[in-house]
Formats: sequence, C-alpha cells, structure tokens
Amino acid sequence: DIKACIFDLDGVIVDTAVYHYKAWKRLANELGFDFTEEQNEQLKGVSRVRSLQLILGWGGVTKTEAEQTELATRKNDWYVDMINQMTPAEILPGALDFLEACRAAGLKTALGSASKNSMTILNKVGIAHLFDTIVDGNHVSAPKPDPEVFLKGAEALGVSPTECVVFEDAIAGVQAAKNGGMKAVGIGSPETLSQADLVVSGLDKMTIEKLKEL
Ligand code: B16
Ligand code: MG
Repeated sequence: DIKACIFDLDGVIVDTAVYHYKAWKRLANELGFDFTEEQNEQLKGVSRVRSLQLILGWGGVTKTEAEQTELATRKNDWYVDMINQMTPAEILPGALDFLEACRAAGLKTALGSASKNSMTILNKVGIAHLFDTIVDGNHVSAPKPDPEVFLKGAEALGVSPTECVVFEDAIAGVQAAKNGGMKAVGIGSPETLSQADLVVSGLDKMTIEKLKEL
C-alpha cells in the first residue's frame, strides 16, 4: 500500500529552471562564452557544483577549486535574488491541489530536492506547511540517481521505500526512485522518462485514484 508521496521541487512543484538558466547564462557570458537552453535542460536535477563543472567544460574553461567555489557563489547570489521575488502564482498547475488531496487522503508528504534553496522557494510560494518533511541539497551527500535523498525522506516519514511514490521530472530522479525501491511517477514526456511506472504531463493530470493503481 502507498503511504507517502515524495516530490521533487524544480520541474514538479515550481519552474525554477528559468531562474537557474538566467543566472548560469549571466555567469557564462561573464566568462566569455554562451550558454543555451538545451544545455540548461541537461542541468535539471543536477547539483550546483556539478552544474558549474559541466558549464565550464562546455565553455572550454578550466578553474581551480577555489575559483569554482567563488563562481558558484556568484551564480547563487543572482539566483537567490530572483527566487526571493517568487509568489504563490508560480506554483505549477495542479501541484497545490494534488498536495492537499494527498494529505486529505491520509498520505504523508515529503520534499526530495537537490536544491540547497528549497526552503526559500517553498516559503515564497507559501506551501512549506504542506510537507511533513523536507530533504534537500543541504542534507544529502550522494546526488541522484543515488536514492539517498528519497530514502532519507522515507526514513523521516517512518515509512518503507516500497510504500513511497516519487514525483520527478528528471531522468536521474526517476532512476533514483527506482534505485531506492520506490514507485516513480514521471512529470514530462513518456519517451524521456521511460523508466517511470507512470508518466503524466503535470500534477494537474494526477489523481489519488491513479496513485492507488500503481
Ligand atoms: P541549488 P530539483 C535542482 O532542483 C535543479 O533542477 C537543478 O537545476 C539545480 O542545479 C539543483 O536543484 C541545485 O539547486 O543551486 O538551489 O542548490 O529538481 O532537485 O528540485
Ligand atoms: Mg526536478
């Protein structure tokens, strides 16, 4: 039986990828090269440091570890300025309703995100209170597709992995859920997220009935 739902943040609850894109593009341009939307796609669900390393590689630029730390901080400062302007209107269609439906159905809810800024975002869009536990980039050492972030969520909720459904928009996130022995609902296209148990275009297409059929 399903007892808990674990939600990824960027691409599932809100679209912060647009802000990541603007901040990374500004950084790339300062370093003298461009950064495309296609490249940004490849950074979904990827940690901040790893994203920077990929971008530097695409730009053909080498930086020391100290320089990388400074660059990642610079990008994050711009990003935080943008997410501090977020409002509840930016919650993706159906996300609020589905979170409330889960709780009304007696299911536990958790956030499982790679972001170190998840609390800021949840507070800005006004939904932090809808999660029983929040596990994010501040609490994990192994990035998705390692299941650590979701397993910590299940543990905090007091449920077993087999009783959890994970909602994810990234391939590595779906893999992380499956690696942890959980059910996975992909948010996006079935071609991309073929390893998911079910794929929907957004949480507006998700219901408690579909959850129970998994
Ligand atoms: P931060 P998710 C991920 O969020 C984003 O998809 C990814 O683009 C970002 O680099 C990562 O969080 C880290 O974010 O710089 O705020 O720590 O999809 O795991 O909710
Ligand atoms: Mg995501």
